[in-house]
Amino acid sequence: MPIPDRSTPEGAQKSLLVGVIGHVDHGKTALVRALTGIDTDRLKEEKQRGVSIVPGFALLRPAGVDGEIDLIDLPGHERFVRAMISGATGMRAVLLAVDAREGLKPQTIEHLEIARLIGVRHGVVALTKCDLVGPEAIAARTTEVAAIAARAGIESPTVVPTSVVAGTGLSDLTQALAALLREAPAAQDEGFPYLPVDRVFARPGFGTVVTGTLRRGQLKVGDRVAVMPGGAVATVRGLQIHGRPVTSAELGRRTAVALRGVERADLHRGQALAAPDLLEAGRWIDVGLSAVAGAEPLPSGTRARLLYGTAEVSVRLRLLDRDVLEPGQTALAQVQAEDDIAVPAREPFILRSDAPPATLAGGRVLDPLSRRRRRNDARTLAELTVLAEGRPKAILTARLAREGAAGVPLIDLARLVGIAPDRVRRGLTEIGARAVGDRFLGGPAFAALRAALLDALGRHHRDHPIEHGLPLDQLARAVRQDEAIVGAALRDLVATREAAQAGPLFRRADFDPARNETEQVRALEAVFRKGGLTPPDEIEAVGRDTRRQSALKYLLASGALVRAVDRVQKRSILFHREAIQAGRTRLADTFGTEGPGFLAKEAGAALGVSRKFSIPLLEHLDAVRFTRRVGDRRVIVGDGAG
Ligand SMILES: Nc1nc2c(ncn2[C@@H]2O[C@H](COP(=O)(O)OP(=O)(O)OP(=O)(O)O)[C@@H](O)[C@H]2O)c(=O)[nH]1
Ligand SMILES: [Mg+2]
Repeated sequence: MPIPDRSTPEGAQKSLLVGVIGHVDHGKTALVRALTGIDTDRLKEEKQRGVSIVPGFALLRPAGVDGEIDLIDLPGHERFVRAMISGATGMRAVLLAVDAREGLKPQTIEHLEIARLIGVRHGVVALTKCDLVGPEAIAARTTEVAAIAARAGIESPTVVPTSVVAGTGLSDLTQALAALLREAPAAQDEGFPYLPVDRVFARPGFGTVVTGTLRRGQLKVGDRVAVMPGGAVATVRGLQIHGRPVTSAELGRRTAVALRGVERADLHRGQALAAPDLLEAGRWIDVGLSAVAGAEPLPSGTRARLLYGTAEVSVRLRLLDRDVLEPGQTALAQVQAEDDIAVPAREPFILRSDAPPATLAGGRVLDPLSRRRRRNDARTLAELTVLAEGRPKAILTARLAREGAAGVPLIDLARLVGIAPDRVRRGLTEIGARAVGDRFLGGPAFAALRAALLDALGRHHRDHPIEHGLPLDQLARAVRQDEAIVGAALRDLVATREAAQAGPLFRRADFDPARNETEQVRALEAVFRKGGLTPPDEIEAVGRDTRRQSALKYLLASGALVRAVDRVQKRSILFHREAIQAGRTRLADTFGTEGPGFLAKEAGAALGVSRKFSIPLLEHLDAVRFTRRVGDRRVIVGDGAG
């Protein structure tokens, strides 16, 4: 599916975000320090207790590779799994630390499981503290950890024995990480920035600064961004990557963003920066969900915490195709949030329970702006299956089919597939969707609407053979669609010469009203032609005779007769088109276009008719801009030939 472009732009460095995971005290922070020289335990409390509490960030530039690795040192203590997840949702590979003496422990398994649920497939394993064990233990642990990492979906994991005390294995580990960087597939760029905020602070001279991992797209100085949920709009005033000022930040980078136009108080951890309009807050999301292997069965209705980006919110799970999700299994589901969620499509998330604290499940967001759906409903499940397969064109086609002739606004389609609108527009053209204003209709829906309009016109022509067709509003009512969409379909029918338009009326191109002129029509027209500037009254000429009434309708629609109105007397006169033309010529000949103009009664005298006829005629001539009123006189401003 070619909608998203490759990420790494020409000249930009390759980068990879690697989460450093593993059980508490297994040496993650010591390893990051030995690899990069950076101490990621910066908090006083972390130093005092010797335990990492929040994610820490360090930059690794392996020699011989043109690129950089962002290491996220994650806390391993079971009390800080939530903090670990908030740092982990953006990682694309893992560095798993396992203490060579202790081997596999609960958070070794849980962290690997979280990585699996987030969709991480690449990683390396460091056996740590190898100075404290012998070679047999190292060999046994190596087999054990390679097997568990592979079972969690890490493709051919390299295991490197290390010791930061002895300084062994560190360059091998750097090389293994460099290989990950080299081989990492370029991440897909959806064309709009998305940065979950993990810290907010004020920096003198920079104003308000937020930090986070740029999870999608690109940010440039000067960009407008929305802060969601909340909706404040701000401008990017400056950017830094690991302390280096830059003019643009690429996907996957740890980024500090200085913002203008937003108050410190309006920003908090858990919000995200995104292109304006691309995120919308909602309460229902559709998800593809996998239960943690080895956890308890998960019943529909379970209350849990949803963790995505750097946010956390209370939700209720609604399984759509079963009542209970067994460990390790995958299902289509919804979560209903107690607070607003603003998350892009395909974003990974984790579900956790608070009591007892445990990771329950995780997966990907399908429709981020859904509504309550029916359970065990074949259509719903088919729709979500298409979303879960993740091919944008198939998703767009299915959603357009669901909405039929009502169409879908472009921005809603962009939100559904999580791709910027300009790219989605291209994809829509490729699948044959039709643009109608800001909406798109699926090709089949548009074709069906065209056919329905031709049908409606056909029926009308059959029942009213001497009428000239139907106006837009009546056609819209006939096919029960909004006028903007029907108007577009009608323009299309006119462009392809299947329909024709005369004034406000549309007809089928193969229908010629003139062919259906009846004796009745010709007789009535003759009466008015003969009547000239003093035609008979409508009542007298047409009366209640329905055949004559429809003949009159026809003559008015074709323009042969004109209804001229005397607004003061609230009376109208029907003139034949030729009589009006004769009147114009007479007035032009008598009064010319120069000079002071004429009074109504002078016009009446020139035309030889009474006020009953001259007033409505003059008002009609005003309306068609042949004459213009100047006080109680009129001047000729139009063309006598008109
Ligand atoms: N002997 C020896 N001790 C080590 C080695 N690496 C780490 N340690 C010790 O192990 C303890 C824990 O190390 P950390 O790096 O803080 O462990 P951690 O995995 O970051 O722990 P959390 O972040 O709290 O999960 C510290 O006392 C380190 O000095 C090593 O290679 N050899
Ligand atoms: Mg640590």
